[in-house]
Amino acid sequence: MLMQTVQTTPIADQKPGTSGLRKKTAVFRASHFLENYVQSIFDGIEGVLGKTLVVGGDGRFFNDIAIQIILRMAAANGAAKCIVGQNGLLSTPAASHLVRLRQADGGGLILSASHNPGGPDADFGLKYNGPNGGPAPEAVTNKIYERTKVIDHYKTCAADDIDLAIVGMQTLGNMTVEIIDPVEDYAALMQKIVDFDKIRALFAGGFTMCFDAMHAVTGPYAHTILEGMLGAPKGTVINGIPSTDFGKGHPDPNPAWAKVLMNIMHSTDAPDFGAASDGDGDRNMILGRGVYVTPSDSLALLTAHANLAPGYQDGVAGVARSMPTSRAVDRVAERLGIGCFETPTGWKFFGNLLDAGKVTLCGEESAGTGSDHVREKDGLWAVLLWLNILAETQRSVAELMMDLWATHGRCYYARFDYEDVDSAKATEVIDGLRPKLPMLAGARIGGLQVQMADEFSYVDPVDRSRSDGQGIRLVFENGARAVFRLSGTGTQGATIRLYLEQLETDHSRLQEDPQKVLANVRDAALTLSDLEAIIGRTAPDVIT
Ligand code: VG1
Ligand code: CO
Repeated sequence: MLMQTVQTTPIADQKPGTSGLRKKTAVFRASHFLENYVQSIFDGIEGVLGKTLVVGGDGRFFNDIAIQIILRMAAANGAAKCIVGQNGLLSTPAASHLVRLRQADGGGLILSASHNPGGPDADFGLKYNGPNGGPAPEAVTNKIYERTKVIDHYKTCAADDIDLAIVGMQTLGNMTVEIIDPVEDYAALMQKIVDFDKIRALFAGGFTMCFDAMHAVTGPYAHTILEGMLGAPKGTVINGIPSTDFGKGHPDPNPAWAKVLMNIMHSTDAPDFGAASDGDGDRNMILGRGVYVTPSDSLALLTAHANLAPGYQDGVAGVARSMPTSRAVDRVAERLGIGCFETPTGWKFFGNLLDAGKVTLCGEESAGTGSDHVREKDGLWAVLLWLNILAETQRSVAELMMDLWATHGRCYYARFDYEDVDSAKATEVIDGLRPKLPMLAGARIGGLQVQMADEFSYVDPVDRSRSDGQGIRLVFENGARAVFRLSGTGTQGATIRLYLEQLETDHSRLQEDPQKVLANVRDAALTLSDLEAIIGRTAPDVIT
């Protein structure tokens, strides 16, 4: 095998965002871009000499070619072994599990831009996960980023492509490539956590479900687990064959992008339960017949009932949620007498809490829920835990939600996204809010009195690392809250996210229209920030 050292120069802006590096596909395909970034990852983790790596992706356009490039570079950099999902497929949670199961000391490379669309004119991405299976902490991503600024060569080799379709061992120079079934180990893990017998009995009793894999990576997982192992009828899984452009859709499981499933679940012959997952399988959307469950409420519900599943029968040690996620789970945690942590947006901030055993479950408002079984959010896991709870309680999704709200109050919730905003204007919105914050406590905006206003900073309770500038919080005295932050995953312009929340404890007001309930806090947030005037919009692009 012919080793090659290729001279290169730094390529502008290879700074990883909320979860890895995400760019237009054309950028990743441009000369040396992917190679530079991969070599910077290898350099940033002190090399891969003698190490084992896990490699796989969500099947989007360029997935297979990128994997061949990465394998050649891993071999040239002296890696001992790469474990790769068959046909290049691995969901993000399955990759996280494999890193842990196989003790892959080099960690994992996951090719995905998650819920962003795929294709030659759409998006591509690469995430690096460390040997604990979780997204690299900021200390590591900073090292990688610093390398991208000074890189002057990368190592690769001339070798034939690996056949990604054949399960088994192959060699690339001195490196072993092991192609594995992407579903098998993951399915075995799920079997240990949730009660498959109970769920099988539920389906056997006529319970109906629709799982929308959105033409993305969870298709094979859902087919095997739901229709195979759990005996759900054929056709339970829709859009179950991964395609390189996700059927030209956004594989984003929310009411806006998963319209097909929303319509099914709100039709007269809706099944009992509906769910969807995103491009790389780490997100989930949960629906009952005629009911949409917000991700924040789903985290609260799972926390309240986790002990019904074998994996959590001794209870939950603690929970964590990202800052913009509603405080519904805080109220459950308080009742259960367990710890509750508020972290910045992005799964990497849960890693230390999980590793230290301080939390068992965690989640984000953006449809991510997970537990200590892996170090990523896990879409199908959340669906299976819901099924376990539905089977044990024999209650409907609507009944479970009403019970949750009756006991803890309901946190009405919505997120407004203003997309593709001019970056300077987006910064102007945040910069304009910052100096107002110290004066706000006690002030009235519209009809609402501000209790607390700040910019969120986080000090990791485990390693004391500090993360500043994690979003602006306005907490009001009547149980309302508004949060502003800029997205770190977009590939075009800036995205401003405005998160709105309103607690309601009056039992006669638990089934109102969320947008009506949130109107006051929305008006207060928009008035204070002058957001829409500054960016020249009259409404958000997406409300979820
Ligand atoms: C978004 C979500 C965040 C999530 C991140 C990665 O980030 O808000 O909660 O962790 O995507 O999700 P941002 O910075 O655009 O708000 V995924 O499914 O890429 O792994
Ligand atoms: Co994702």
